[in-house]
Amino acid sequence: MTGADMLVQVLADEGVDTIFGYSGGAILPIYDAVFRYNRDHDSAMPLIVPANEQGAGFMAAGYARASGRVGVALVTSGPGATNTVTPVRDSMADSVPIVVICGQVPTTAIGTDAFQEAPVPSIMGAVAKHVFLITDPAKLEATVRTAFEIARTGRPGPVVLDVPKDVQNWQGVFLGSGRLAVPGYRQRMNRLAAAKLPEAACADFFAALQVAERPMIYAGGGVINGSAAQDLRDFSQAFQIPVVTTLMGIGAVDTTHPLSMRMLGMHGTAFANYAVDDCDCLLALGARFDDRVAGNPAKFAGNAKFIAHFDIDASEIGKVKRVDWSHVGLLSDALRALLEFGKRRGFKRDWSRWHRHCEALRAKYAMNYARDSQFIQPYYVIEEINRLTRGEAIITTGVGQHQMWAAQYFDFRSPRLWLTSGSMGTMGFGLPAAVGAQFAQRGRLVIDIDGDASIRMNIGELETVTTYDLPIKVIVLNNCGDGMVKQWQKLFHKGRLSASDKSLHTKDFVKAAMADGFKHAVRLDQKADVPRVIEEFIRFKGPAFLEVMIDRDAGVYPMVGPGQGYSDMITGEHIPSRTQVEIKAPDASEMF
Ligand SMILES: Cc1ncc(C[n+]2csc(CCOP(=O)(O)OP(=O)(O)O)c2C)c(N)n1
Ligand SMILES: [Mg+2]
Repeated sequence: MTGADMLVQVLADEGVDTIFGYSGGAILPIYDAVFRYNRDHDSAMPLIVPANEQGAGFMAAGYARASGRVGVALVTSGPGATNTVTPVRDSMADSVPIVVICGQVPTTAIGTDAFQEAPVPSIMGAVAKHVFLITDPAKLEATVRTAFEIARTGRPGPVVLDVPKDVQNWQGVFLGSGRLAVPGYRQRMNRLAAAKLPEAACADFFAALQVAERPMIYAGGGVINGSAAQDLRDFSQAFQIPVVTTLMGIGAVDTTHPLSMRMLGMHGTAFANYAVDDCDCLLALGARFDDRVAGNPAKFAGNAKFIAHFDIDASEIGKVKRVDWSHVGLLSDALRALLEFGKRRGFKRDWSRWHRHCEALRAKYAMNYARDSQFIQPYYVIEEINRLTRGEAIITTGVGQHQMWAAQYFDFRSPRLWLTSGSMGTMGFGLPAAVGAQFAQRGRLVIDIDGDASIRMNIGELETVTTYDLPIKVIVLNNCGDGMVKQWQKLFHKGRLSASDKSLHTKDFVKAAMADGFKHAVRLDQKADVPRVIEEFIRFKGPAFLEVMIDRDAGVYPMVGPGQGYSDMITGEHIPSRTQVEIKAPDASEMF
């Protein structure tokens, strides 16, 4: 077999059922091998072509986020490869398993500034979980298998394969099995899989819980990535411990469940943030005290006398905040061990006072906005969509205010429905991620909640939606500019809207969608039409596009400014606040 055929056979053996990619000279042998594989295998591995390789990377990531399986992108050397740097870094930062396969110039040409050569190992080495430059064709097969293993095991992440063209054209014998040795990595993985929670650690954990009056679970993306959402639900319900989630942890628990206090952090709900301020025992699960949650680590959960931290990655323990108890291992094993221990010991604690407190916080500091405004408020639009989709749709987003409104106002009954660029905050994520998600979950309703600026970044992918006739619903909350940037400029730069206003731009999004083949492309600009237009949009059978002209001045509240504690949270005009807060410009050192 040729190297290219071997690579494609390993993809098939790994269960790959969709590839996202764009062709070019240095990847031609693999594209040809995919073509022949599909010709001979009933199109088992369709190749989905984006407008730009960044789109392919985010499609692979959207596929992975929606399914938990490894997403695959296949691109050419040089510009093809460098166009995927952003999704690779994005996937690293959010722990998403993808494999990006790049063509490379022939081994003899590497380092000569050959046509379409880029130093992929050094560029990607800085942003990926791992990079392989395959120079020995005899190791190609084992390397591809190992790439999948590294992407999906431990803390998941992106792995890049740089495959020179002569390695693709090489001929050899396909072995059908075998991986690279990677002894250090595999030892670590084996240790993680074997890491049982000792009885003594369980005893210490429950001793701390026993004396707690106000325990709170703080659940992050690791709960979802580690497929531990059900175990978290069982654990929280067995002991009746309320849960807040990070942006990445949304859906780990059913957001409509009485124990869910929804999202915490910079734009978390006021009731979540106050509850975290009030808790005396914090259980951090697959969360990493990121600056959007613990902007001021010393003040974060400042009343907690006991903090426990569970993570798959030992380097996260104590990185930001000192904790009293920690466990590095598989979260679902640990939660099941604790549940079993607690039940065996008959652990019972009456936290009804704390539950009533949380209930009262939820009622008093509920999300709210100017419901009687004459303008279309973005929150209203999301509430209306949510009424129809009931927490069952896959929601993808761009980055900005619309992303935070979606996080705050949508319900999510299950994990892997909320797909957003959390750590990197990459504008342009929403549309390609929706495409990838729709390929992973063919029967699900997929909605991209996008911003007028974010969607511009990968607007070429509108055409990809119609080319593959994906019934994706694309909605642009148009506030004529970079709303989130404006919000910070209003708060911290005396309202000087440097380069963030697009109200004089003449782009017609509806015409753009129509030009790309959308049969349903509508602009909504009258408040009275919101329920009807949204229902028509959501119920439309094929690809649908909706631009909503929202209140340009709508803000994201609550907001905890960078570097600040939750007691400094600004709640805006429509949510009460527990404290009189003065808006302070953060120090230059905190200004990000
Ligand atoms: C690729 C990229 N460039 C710049 C930014 C900085 N940024 C964050 S939000 C934002 C504005 C986003 O505007 P839009 O998509 O319209 O969303 P809105 O805040 O208006 O809802 C910008 C420029 C970013 N997050 N990503
Ligand atoms: Mg905008």
